[in-house]
Amino acid sequence: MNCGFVALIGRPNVGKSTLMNHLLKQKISITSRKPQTTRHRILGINTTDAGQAIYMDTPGMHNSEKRALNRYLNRTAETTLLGVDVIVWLIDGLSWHEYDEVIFKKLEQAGLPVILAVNKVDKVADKEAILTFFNDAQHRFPFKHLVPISALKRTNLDQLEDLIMALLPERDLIYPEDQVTDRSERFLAAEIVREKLTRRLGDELPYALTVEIERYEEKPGITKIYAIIWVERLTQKNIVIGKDGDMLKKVGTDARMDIEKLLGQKVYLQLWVKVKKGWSDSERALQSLGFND
Ligand code: GDP
Ligand code: K
Ligand code: MG
Repeated sequence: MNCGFVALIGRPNVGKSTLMNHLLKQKISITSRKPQTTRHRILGINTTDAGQAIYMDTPGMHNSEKRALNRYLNRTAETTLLGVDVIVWLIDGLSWHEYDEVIFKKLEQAGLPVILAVNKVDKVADKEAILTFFNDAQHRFPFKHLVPISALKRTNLDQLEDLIMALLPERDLIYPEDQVTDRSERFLAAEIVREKLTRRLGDELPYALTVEIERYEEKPGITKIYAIIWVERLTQKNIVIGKDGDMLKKVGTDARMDIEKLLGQKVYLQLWVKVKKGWSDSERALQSLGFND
């Protein structure tokens, strides 16, 4: 069997998490229109007749190293390249960006097989332009394969999966066949709450917002989850709660329904909003909230 680790890399918002979910045919990693939605490295495991691909979704690489949270995100993205077997570099347009030069350097250093996947081709009208772009890409780096895909519309994903599997080394399966991720249901529940906040709040979303599961109780027929939403300022707390608690209620309902789908059973979800000053700027505060992997 072929089996190994596959890093999904690329700038924020190119569609890495969407691609992982659709390759797994199951939602593991949260997605939204906002950059920096993905904060944690998360494994998505796909076992087929051809073998086992272990995808690592990563926070996108960021130019700004100003804040502790950004430094953490960059470290996570870069250490992902250590110990993987194949790299899938996702881009979402037919042009290069300033920071891509850094990625080319890292790919050269890594010395691993790299697939360049151009995502969101559902938005590209001129298909000829894709070929022209691939020709240019091939001159810049010896990519193993160049694939146009749409993660959202699931275009060419089977082909991409076949190419990835074929590049993985022959070895015994690392994870049991039925395991889909390395993260606990508790972790995924916190992520789902953060996704719903991200989607509902849009531009109003406080940058430094995080979700902590305080209690997680598995009872017969129901799972009870008590979560704290941490923000930095009182004004942010008011935004998250909304007028008459409206926003928090909607987020709670959205999240509960998704968590019920994930767990396959009834969920009671209680959300609290609390203020912790300056947490994203302090390494220690980050660690106390579980950003330590
Ligand atoms: P990430 O930051 O790289 O993980 O990107 P996400 O997976 O969170 O996706 C960012 C945004 O791009 C979301 O709004 C997705 O719905 C959207 N998106 C992802 N893949 C596609 C695609 O193939 N086509 C289009 N049109 N949008 C996509
Ligand atoms: K995103
Ligand atoms: Mg993501």
